[in-house]
Amino acid sequence: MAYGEEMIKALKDRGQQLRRDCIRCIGVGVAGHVGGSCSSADLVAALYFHKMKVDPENPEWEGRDYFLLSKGHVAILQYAALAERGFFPVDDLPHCKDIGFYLQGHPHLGTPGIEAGTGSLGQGLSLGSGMALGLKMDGKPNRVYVLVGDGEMDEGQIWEAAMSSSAKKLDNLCAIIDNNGLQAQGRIEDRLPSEPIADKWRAFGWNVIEIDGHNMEEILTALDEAEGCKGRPTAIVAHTVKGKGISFAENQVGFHNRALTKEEYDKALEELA
Ligand SMILES: Cc1ncc(C[n+]2csc(CCOP(=O)(O)OP(=O)(O)O)c2C)c(N)n1
Repeated sequence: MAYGEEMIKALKDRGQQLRRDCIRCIGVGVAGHVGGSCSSADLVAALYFHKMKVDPENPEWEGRDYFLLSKGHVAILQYAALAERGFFPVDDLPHCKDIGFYLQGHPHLGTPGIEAGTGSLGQGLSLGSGMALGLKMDGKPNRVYVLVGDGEMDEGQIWEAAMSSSAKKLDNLCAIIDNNGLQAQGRIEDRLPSEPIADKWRAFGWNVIEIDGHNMEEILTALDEAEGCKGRPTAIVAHTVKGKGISFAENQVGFHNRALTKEEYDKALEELA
């Protein structure tokens, strides 16, 4: 399917807007997950502003699609998307992580639009798999999307969920793997090499699509293809850049969860404008 230029541009702009929101969310002098938020921003923009059926007025609407942030440490990105989509005020974002506030460092149930508590890496795909199975058993058409980190794939539970999801033929389940090549402490290749990622998911019985995770047309095409695939779940392996859009953070392990100085904060917002 071809997508209009205007639509592609609008969604790319959304991605940049989410990145700016993340920077505002983190602020100055407080640790925050800039790198993994920026690598996933275009994927999340495509889901929340194009692909997924959601109703901000009624977050628990029965007809909704489900999104699970298995790499829950980038909660600020999901909060940015939910706020921009109208689930809660954008002005609340900078209060993220205030003691007792409803936007905490990892997503938790009770925040509008959050389907599960995530952030203990490895669990989100199992949760999504169970939801997809339940929806199927009830004969419902809702879809489930799970964003998984490439470092997160070190967790054995990811592969248990991968195996059972294909055994159960969960074609309403789509895992999106943010393949930015870095985890918290270094390059995936140096810590625990995971390549060939696509072949591994294929071997577990999944339909696999590899894309440039910053190319909006490729993202939309992959999401449509995933929806059309019958009899097995789809894994979209999205090649991305950690810290995408911020020159001094791109591909820098240090920006996994580093606090920004005032100068860095200003420069990041300037570059993302
Ligand atoms: C079970 C568990 N172990 C360790 C952590 C700490 N931790 C948070 S983020 C992270 C690295 C994740 O890397 P990746 O999935 O590639 O995320 P990204 O680079 O996209 O931010 C780790 C080890 C955690 N949250 N949960």
